[in-house]
Amino acid sequence: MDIAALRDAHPDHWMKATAIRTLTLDAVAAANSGHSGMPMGMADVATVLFEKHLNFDPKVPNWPDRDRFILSAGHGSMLLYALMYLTGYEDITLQQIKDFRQWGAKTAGHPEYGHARGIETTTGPLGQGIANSVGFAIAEEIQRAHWGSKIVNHHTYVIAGDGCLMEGVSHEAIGLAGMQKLGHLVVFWDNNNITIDGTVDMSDLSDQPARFAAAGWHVQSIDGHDPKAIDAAIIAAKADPRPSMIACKTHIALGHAAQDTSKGHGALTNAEQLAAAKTAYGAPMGAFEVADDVLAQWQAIGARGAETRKDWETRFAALSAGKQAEFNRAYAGDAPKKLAATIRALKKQISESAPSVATRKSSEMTLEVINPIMPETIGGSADLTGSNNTKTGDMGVFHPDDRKGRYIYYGIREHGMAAAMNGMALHGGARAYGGTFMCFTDYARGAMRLSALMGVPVTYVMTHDSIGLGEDGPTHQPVEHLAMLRATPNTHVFRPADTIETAEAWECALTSKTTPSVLALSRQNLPTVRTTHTNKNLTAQGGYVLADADGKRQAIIMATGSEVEIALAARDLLQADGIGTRVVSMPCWELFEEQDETYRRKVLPAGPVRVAVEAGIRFGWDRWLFGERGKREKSGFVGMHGFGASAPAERLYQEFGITAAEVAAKVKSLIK
Ligand SMILES: Cc1ncc(C[n+]2csc(CCOP(=O)(O)OP(=O)(O)O)c2C)c(N)n1
Ligand SMILES: [Mg+2]
Repeated sequence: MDIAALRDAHPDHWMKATAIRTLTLDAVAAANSGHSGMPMGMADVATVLFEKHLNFDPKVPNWPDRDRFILSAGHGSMLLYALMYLTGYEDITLQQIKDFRQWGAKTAGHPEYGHARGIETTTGPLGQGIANSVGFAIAEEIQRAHWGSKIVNHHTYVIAGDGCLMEGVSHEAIGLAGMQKLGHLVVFWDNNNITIDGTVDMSDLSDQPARFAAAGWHVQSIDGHDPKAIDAAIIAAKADPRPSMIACKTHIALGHAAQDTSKGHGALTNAEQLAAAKTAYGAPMGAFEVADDVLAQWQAIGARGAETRKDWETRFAALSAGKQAEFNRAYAGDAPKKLAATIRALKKQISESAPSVATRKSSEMTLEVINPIMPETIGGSADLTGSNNTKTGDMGVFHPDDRKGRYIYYGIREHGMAAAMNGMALHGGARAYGGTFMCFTDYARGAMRLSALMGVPVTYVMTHDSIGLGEDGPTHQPVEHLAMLRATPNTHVFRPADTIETAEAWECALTSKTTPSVLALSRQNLPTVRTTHTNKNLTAQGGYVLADADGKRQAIIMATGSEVEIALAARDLLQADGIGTRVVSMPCWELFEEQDETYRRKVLPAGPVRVAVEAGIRFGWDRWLFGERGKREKSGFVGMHGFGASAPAERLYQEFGITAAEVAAKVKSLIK
């Protein structure tokens, strides 16, 4: 690579891009870890994007109509941090760059949402960013249709590497974006033919431009080090009504001894090679130094967007007070005031009519009253709409011909759906929920973990939540999934027993600001177990006494979801034999854990034997089978010990011994 020729062809541009490269080299060298090559390869693309196209204002990083910049190739985090420092984001100071990857720094190894204002999403697990971006772009389309283009009109720009495009989730994202004609989405592919193990062709021969084109994208291929070509490609991308992919031919670790090799992917810390690269760039300065005139040019780029942002604020101020309040409410993630009364009214009606319905149907009944009062909801399903009961009458279907539609047919793309929902939530102004079968949380898991890590309150509507789904058999019957989800930090796992608890769980989910929710819902009908109306949301306490012991309390049966009915029947059997039995419904362990110990002890007092019943594996239940502070209570578990089987649900419950008689027998054996 003739670095001198590149430098001489566009000297101003070159020095700006060089600042990204040298800061990257210095920060990685200081940390003695990190990824130098990607920021060095993509510095030219990023410079042109930020200089000429990106609408952003570092002084107001969360301005709602800003363009979004998503670094899908999150290992190249120094690219983002360098850009943020150079353009003047207050959270990313030079000290932060010096503290790259250190304890307490905002400049973590990979970009972490919430660490610094201006980091739009957490990336690092390859493919997530490009899949998030589809959600960002969908949210923008819906809001543009709803609010008009004077209020919402921005682009989502993504940098994705070879790794992002090899990950399966990219296929889901590309297919969905192409079909939906997300014209405000622009993806730059860092086409450097290098990954960690070597060249890309050791593991992949995909014709990426053809792949994107086949999915309905506008595709261009350019020299990723030519600022004129980059600029022209972005202009063309913005003009095209389709989502755009710009294949940028680049050299990883440009100008360094490790250029074009997989060694260039990682931490380039050799001091002599580092100095040689700086000399080749024409910037032989000390560590973390950027020439004053170059810094000034970058700061001018950072200042460029203030005017645009102020113009937007003027347009926003022209909206009626009511509209402004509504916009701000949705962006703040606040539920409307009406929500509580709406849920209460539904609960009252249900406790009186006491229907026997599947909780997936209960969820639909709840959504029917929620969606009309929460225009920010965006629902959907991964091709199981009729089974997940996720679509309500008023929503309309999001489509290139109907941008106001709020229901998404995600297709058979669980992972892509979950990642897109993260993007919608991160975009702001949207509350996303989406459904699939509970068993396929496995497929969505990569993005579900990031919902939890980022603290974005998306709602996963996971129906067919146990062997209770019956004939579809063990491939479709989750047994370990509740345990896996409960093991995930910052995730509320709700397994409601009836329509009342389902409505309460939805209220919890829709008022959550920093925690995603999973609703584990039954396929099979369940009786209403809460027939006495309470205004109070009992599910919000996580666990509560559903039926207390008659006489001396000798046993406590804990249950969730479809097994609460079994617990109540077991209680009847035990009470008939004079054994005082309390039933505790535990729809959300995490919320129960959040209650104070006094409340937990009131619900689960020491002394009586404890039996838990759940049509899943035992893993995790010991937390509740043991007393507070780990004191062992006499206890037992009735549930699954392996995979399920294909048969009608009732037969399965019999065969696997998840019955009232088994629970009662277990209690009796413990009392003896
Ligand atoms: C899901 C996932 N798998 C593996 C990794 C580890 N990893 C980080 S970067 C990388 C190579 C990516 O290659 P590419 O996207 O081409 O990046 P480049 O080497 O060009 O910077 C791998 C395997 C990861 N971050 N995420
Ligand atoms: Mg690569």
